[in-house]
Amino acid sequence: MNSPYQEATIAAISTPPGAGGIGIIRISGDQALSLLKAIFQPKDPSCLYRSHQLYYGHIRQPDQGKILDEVLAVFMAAPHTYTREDVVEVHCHGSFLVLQNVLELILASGAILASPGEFTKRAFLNGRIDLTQAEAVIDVLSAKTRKGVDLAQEQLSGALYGKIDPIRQSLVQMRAVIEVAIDFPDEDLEIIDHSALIAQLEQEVEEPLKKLLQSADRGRLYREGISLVIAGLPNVGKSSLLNTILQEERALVTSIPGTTRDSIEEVVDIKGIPVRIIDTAGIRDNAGEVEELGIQRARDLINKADLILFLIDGSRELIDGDRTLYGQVKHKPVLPVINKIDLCGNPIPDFSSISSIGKCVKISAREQTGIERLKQAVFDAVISGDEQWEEGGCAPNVRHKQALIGAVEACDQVLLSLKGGLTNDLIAVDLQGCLDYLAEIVGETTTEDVLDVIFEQFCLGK
Ligand SMILES: Nc1nc2c(ncn2[C@@H]2O[C@H](COP(=O)(O)OP(=O)(O)O)[C@@H](O)[C@H]2O)c(=O)[nH]1
Ligand SMILES: [Mg+2]
Repeated sequence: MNSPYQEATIAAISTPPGAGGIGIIRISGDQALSLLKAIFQPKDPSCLYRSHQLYYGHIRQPDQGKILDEVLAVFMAAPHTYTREDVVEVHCHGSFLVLQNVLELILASGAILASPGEFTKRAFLNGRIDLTQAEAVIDVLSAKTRKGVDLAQEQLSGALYGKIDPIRQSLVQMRAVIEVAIDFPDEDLEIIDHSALIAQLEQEVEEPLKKLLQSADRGRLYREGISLVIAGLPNVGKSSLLNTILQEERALVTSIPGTTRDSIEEVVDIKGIPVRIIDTAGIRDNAGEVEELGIQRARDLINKADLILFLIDGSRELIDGDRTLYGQVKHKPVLPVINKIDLCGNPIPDFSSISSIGKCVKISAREQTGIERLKQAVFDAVISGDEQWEEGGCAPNVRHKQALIGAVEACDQVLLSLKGGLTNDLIAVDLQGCLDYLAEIVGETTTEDVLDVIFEQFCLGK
């Protein structure tokens, strides 16, 4: 698991490119303090570089004495640091050029430029965090909704590890029982109570594993979100709805059919789920050349969408065009929506004959009525069949999900073997198989390639 640079002291700019109030350079490794001393001139010459204490001074080129920046610098002694190594942070002015100058000086003094995610990778390799926590760092940085941030923070504080660990403890204990039986075959029957083992495996392994697996779909939803396409004939109010949801005039709205020719998309937070909402050209026949291209794109987007809002103009009768178009989208998950209810008399027409999946949501994009109801309906449509998820639950990612599937299969195999009276050797192998999958999740047996893939997703300086 040793990276080639494990011995080296690494450095990188840890704040994003661009101008800001401050910009921070981070250094990690044995040489961190001596590097700082070589380039930092503290205001107080008797500065003791106490751990975790901020000092004011200047970064100076050692040879020419040229001042590169006025800074605050902190030395943090191992092991109470992000990487568990000695760490230095230099808080500079937030100019990319200033930061670049200071970083180059640090590199010229003996540090190596950190690769993306290398600080976090060291935190993992040095045992401060497990792999699920390292992955949570990426999630925290890339979360698109507050709910996503909350889930990532929970995982960062060890929530997923905390669910996996007791399962492993049970498996280890069961394996010990089986191994005793293997070592003392003559006493086999007295030692092993198969029905007790089966019950323990079902309660302490199978059930919690399956629960975790169920929450993986919810995890994907909060992490990656869904794409939602607003479809419908020209002029039913698709662009108006996009604008209303975004609360800004993002798309052009006119009473001329065919106004929207290209698709427009924005991400909105719908009850914690990042929803990529896409307004499309209204689909109709006999459109001009440009509009026709937009219509073709609309069809492609519809085919790729996770959910479709099918808009109908409630101020007029249902027309053949609505029915034809509905026929073209109904192979996808569709939420039928009646717009312009401000123009409808009472009662509002239902049009439910058009949809085989139940009632239409009724809104007025212009008057902004029914929008909360619509958001709730979108949320319900994407989480249906997923009621098992508990609030405060974990949100395993795709990598965890794969390993969880493997673990559940191995567990089922152990159960079959126990029920079928197979030999203890075989049972021990399957128990170990289940343990291996769990070790993979927390990063104990993860291969270098997998680690590379994970840490490559990080930005520089993290
Ligand atoms: N009265 C009323 N008019 C609406 C409503 N939504 C859209 N419109 C009008 O319908 C016309 C077409 O709207 P637009 O959003 O461009 O429809 P699109 O072609 O489906 O994108 C415009 O004149 C809008 O002002 C609504 O809820 N009520
Ligand atoms: Mg439009």
